Amino acid sequence: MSERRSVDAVIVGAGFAGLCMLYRLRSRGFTARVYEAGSGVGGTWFWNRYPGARCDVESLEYSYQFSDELQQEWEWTERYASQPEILRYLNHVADRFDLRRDIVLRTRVAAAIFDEASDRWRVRTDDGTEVTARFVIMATGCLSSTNTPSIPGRDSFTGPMLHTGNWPHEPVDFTGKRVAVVGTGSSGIQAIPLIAEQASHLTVFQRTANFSVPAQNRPLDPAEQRAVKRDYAALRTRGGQMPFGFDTRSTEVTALQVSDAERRAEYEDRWAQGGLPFLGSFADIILDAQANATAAEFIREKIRALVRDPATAEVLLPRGVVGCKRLCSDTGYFETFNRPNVTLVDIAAAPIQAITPHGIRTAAAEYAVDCIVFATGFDAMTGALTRVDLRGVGGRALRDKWAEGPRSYLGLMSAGFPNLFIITGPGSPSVLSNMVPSIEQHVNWIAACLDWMRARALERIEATPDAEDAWVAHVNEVADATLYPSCNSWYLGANIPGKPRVFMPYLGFPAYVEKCDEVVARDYEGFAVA
Ligand code: NA7
Repeated sequence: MSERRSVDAVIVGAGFAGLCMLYRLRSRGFTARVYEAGSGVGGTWFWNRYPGARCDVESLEYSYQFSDELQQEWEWTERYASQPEILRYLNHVADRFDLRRDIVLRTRVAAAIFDEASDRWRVRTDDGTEVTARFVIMATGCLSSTNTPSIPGRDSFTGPMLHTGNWPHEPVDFTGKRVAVVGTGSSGIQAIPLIAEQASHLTVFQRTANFSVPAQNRPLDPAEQRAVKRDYAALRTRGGQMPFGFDTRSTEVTALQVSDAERRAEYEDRWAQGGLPFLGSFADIILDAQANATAAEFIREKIRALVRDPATAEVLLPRGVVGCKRLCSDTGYFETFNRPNVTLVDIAAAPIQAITPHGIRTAAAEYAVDCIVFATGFDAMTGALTRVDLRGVGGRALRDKWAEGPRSYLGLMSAGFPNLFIITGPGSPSVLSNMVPSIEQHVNWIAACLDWMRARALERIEATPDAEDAWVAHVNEVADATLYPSCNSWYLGANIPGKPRVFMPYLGFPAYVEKCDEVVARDYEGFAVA
């Protein structure tokens, strides 16, 4: 690790985005340093170590494509990779491409201040180190700032309190313990079946019942993997043409144009195949309330069939729009409520009032537990950006600029913050897409931009306020034509009390990529350079 006090780029975060960005910049002859708060690389996959943590996009697609050797060499063992396997993969990438020498672990970037006289960023870490950089690239991830609800009495609890998004590194043994899980989003739904197998008793506190489809995870057949590898580009291209950037087998057929029997057959087929491609069943599922209701009712029927106790099934039935909150993909989630050692508590009906020294008290009862697991999600998309003191032109803080909601051009830059790039920032497909290809698309775009600037001896690039305003309006317009704004999802910031309600991701990976390419073809239209 060089002690250089000045680099071309500081990259914040060593997850999928930071590792790939470092590789790209280095291969183009830029100097870069990565700061990573964790004690290892991996980002999301470093922190989310809870039992059952697994990706909901298939391994063969949730992986890098920047190196054909890498994608040929690496053997995935399951259809959906588990957290330990993805973390092994990312560690392998760090070693294979000799990335570690430019990564500083256990170091959080506290602040980055843009110096207008020199067009350089002054970056300060939490250990007081200062480094200057021409560019700062935020590779901080969309789901990295955890949300633990501030329930009265929380600090009085005498047992361990864990968060799925910041799980201990030592194995956690729930054997013989009475465990509470608060939250039934993707993380809770993955963890609950495994915790139930260990705990003496598991009490699940559910505020909103969620839609979930079976993952139908299985070991990957080596022949299937070989077939993909023979023509990997075909799979990547197919994924890139789909709305979410992975192969959801999306069709042009709409749900209401087919007969009831045909529709049902399609849902049955997707259910049997498993996973998020359920949403690809029909073109209008997330656009038309009536179409969506057919999918919602299908899932409710399945839940009624899976859960033996009708009263419990009733509480587990999700209302509202399928896919509006991220669809979950599970392994034995609903069946877990058939176990004698699992209790479901409906905290929509009787809210949690307090955490007591020995349990959780709702408006209806008190539940004695030894351990509380919060599966309560993240301050998504903006939390990891606004917790760094980022100050652009005129000393303006990003967190002040974004007080009413994030504003960016293409999700890549925010006006008034020259030379500051965000990988998969709000306003880009990010969490509404397969993250890894979205990350690589941003990494490639940023690296090409830096090259372009170098070739023209340009020092500074920033989004123009007009381009930003137009983009923010467009992101909203696209979202408003869908059912996404109709529920209280983290896509809208609605899971964080007080967070402004703004739809953050951009829907439509192919259209987005086309727009980014067009901007470049028009000499970085919408950006001002100097
Ligand atoms: P999510 O999807 O945000 O789920 C959080 C869950 O926690 C959800 O059921 C929430 O209920 C619940 N929650 C949040 N705050 C509270 C409070 N104060 N009281 C009770 N329950 C609460 O986070 P995940 O970690 O599961 O998943 C995040 C993403 O990671 C996921 O979509 C994948 O992309 C990977 P609510 O629905 O808000 O009523």
